Amino acid sequence: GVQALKGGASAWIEIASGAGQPVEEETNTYPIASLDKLLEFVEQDMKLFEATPEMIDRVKHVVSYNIQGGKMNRGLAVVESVELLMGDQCTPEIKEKAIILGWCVEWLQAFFLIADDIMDDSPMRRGNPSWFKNPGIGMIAINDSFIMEALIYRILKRYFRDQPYYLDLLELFLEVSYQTELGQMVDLITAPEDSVDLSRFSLDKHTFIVKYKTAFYSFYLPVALAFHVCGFKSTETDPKKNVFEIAKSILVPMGIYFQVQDDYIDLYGDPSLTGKIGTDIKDNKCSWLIIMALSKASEQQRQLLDTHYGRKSDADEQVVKQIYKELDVNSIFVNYSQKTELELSTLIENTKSFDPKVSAVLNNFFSKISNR
Ligand code: GPP
Ligand code: MG
Ligand code: MG
Ligand code: MG
Repeated sequence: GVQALKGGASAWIEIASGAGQPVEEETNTYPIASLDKLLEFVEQDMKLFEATPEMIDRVKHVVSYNIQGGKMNRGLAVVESVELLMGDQCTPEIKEKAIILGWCVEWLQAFFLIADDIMDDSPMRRGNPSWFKNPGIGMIAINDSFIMEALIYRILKRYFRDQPYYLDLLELFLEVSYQTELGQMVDLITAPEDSVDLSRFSLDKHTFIVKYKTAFYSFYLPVALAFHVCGFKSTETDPKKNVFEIAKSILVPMGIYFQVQDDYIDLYGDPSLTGKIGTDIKDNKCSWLIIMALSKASEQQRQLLDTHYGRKSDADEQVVKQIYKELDVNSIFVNYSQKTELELSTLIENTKSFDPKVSAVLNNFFSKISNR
């Protein structure tokens, strides 16, 4: 369960394995404020809607099962960014706001992951069965994901309704959700179950998919939330002076790079570390790996890929893996990764002259995903 360690300003909460073992090596720490408090709020709020103990218990279980066990990069990025931007000026009230918004990002992530695992038919998440794979859950998980989403807006209303930036928060959560859903739509329609057509795939298509399905909510959202908490205005019309636009112009490429890493990990990651089992080849996904393989494949290899990609059997998957090996897709990734890390570092370095604190925020986020 969730354990709160009470203390001074630097009190941290340790998230023990509520739903299962945290899969990363480092201990997951997250500031106290915190999940227990938000769950308590959810309980009181549900009572306004005639909720029975059965309903409350179920919702609490859905939240704890699906929100824990990850690295919490996104949520922590909100809190750390506010700390980096405000320094000594950061009051306990402001820090608390950042912590709640950090949880809201993790909440949004849980909403997406519940739904994504159904759509991708993924058996495992964060070292546990995907939520919908649990006995008695199945397609009820669809509604559970909707409830997770709804609760974000209940929390925002409760804790931010009196803030001048409340409308900005609502519009931001709604807009990044829309962007993510557009990306997910293209991810799915490019990967039909019953018709494999590798000529549908291209690097441009891949870039669109990953930009929309991952970059905005995972990278831009946490930093934009931190900016709002710090009172930054998004109304500057010159994009070269608008801190939101400047940050976005780096966070979106960072998010694209992160999702290329995710595509790589899908096949080459160690499930005991990532907590999930890859499905991209069997799911006929427009993954970065297949794009690279297609760009180098001989006619004969291309024919084999056409025959074996996107098929449900382990044997088909094995043929595809063998071709990736022949084409040394692994080295292509290593080269791409080195080059992209350098480019991102340069982009971040260049923001120093605009504002060294913003540069520090971007660097902090980048350090979480660099060479993962
Ligand atoms: C990650 O893709 C994308 C998401 C989690 C966004 C889902 C969007 C919805 C609107 C539900 P992925 O399938 O490669 O992630 P993973 O590898 O973790 O399953
Ligand atoms: Mg998935
Ligand atoms: Mg997916
Ligand atoms: Mg993936």
